[in-house]
Amino acid sequence: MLAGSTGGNMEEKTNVEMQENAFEPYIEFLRKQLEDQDPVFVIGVVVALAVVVITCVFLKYFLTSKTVRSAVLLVGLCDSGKTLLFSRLLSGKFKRTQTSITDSSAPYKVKNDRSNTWTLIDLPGHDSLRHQYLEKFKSAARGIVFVVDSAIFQKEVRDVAEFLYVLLTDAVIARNAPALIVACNKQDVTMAKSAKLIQQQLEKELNTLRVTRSAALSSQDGSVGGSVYLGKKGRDFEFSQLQMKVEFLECSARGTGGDDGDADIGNLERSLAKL
Ligand SMILES: Nc1nc2c(ncn2[C@@H]2O[C@H](COP(=O)(O)OP(=O)(O)OP(=O)(O)O)[C@@H](O)[C@H]2O)c(=O)[nH]1
Ligand SMILES: [Mg+2]
Repeated sequence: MLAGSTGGNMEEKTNVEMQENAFEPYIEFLRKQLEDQDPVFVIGVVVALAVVVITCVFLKYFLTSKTVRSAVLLVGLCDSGKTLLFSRLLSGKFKRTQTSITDSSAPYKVKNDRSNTWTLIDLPGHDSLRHQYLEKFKSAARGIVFVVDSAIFQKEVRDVAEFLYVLLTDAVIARNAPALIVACNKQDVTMAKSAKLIQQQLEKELNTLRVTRSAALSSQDGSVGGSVYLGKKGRDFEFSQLQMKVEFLECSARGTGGDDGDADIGNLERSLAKL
């Protein structure tokens, strides 16, 4: 037994020695090359390697800081359908809802090949609560679903635009530039306005709001007190001027089949899959 194990050790030793011998010519060659090289060349190589390493570290930092933001916020005025959408996206089920007085969140697995999981957060829309909840979650937002009640949009256009103005001129949101999905909900209602019309009216309304509100923004770089200038100066406001990706889509959390039927939220699910 003992003799056998000693024999094995010797064999291993010889193998290691052979490996060392095998590498020796290469190491010797490298050493010679380095000795023969101009020191300036060697320093150049070292600097180039350092630059590559630093770039990798920076890239990793920036990529990770984006992936840290994993929340998808459901925001909008009272009664626009956020809580029903929240339920439909998570379980597909219809639910009777009441005005939300606090936030609720749950992991949402998107329907794509990568099966990313975002945290879906339903925020209260009541005007006395909406701003404090937006404040709480805005820095975590990877995407914002701004839900609009298309059935009574004409009546609410001013309030919708005012909330959107606060959101779009927020310095944190403008810097992080989460994707903005304006979900024109309640399309099952006959008189519901189309996404195109809602976009045009909001652009018009936001343009007006910008004139009345921007008097408060006096600093030269366009930012003061955590707000940024909306869109491009000297041009009528359009959503395409924003840094963030903006998409208007039509959906119905209720669906046409009534309370027992399915929702019509395919568009929204596809957009969430691209976040
Ligand atoms: N017809 C129709 N009704 C809807 C639709 N989505 C939501 N509703 C109804 O609208 C009402 C309000 O829906 P909620 O989901 O509670 O609205 P919310 O945006 O969460 O409201 P707050 O919590 O007050 O901010 C409920 O009666 C829903 O059933 C829709 O697509 N079509
Ligand atoms: Mg709600």
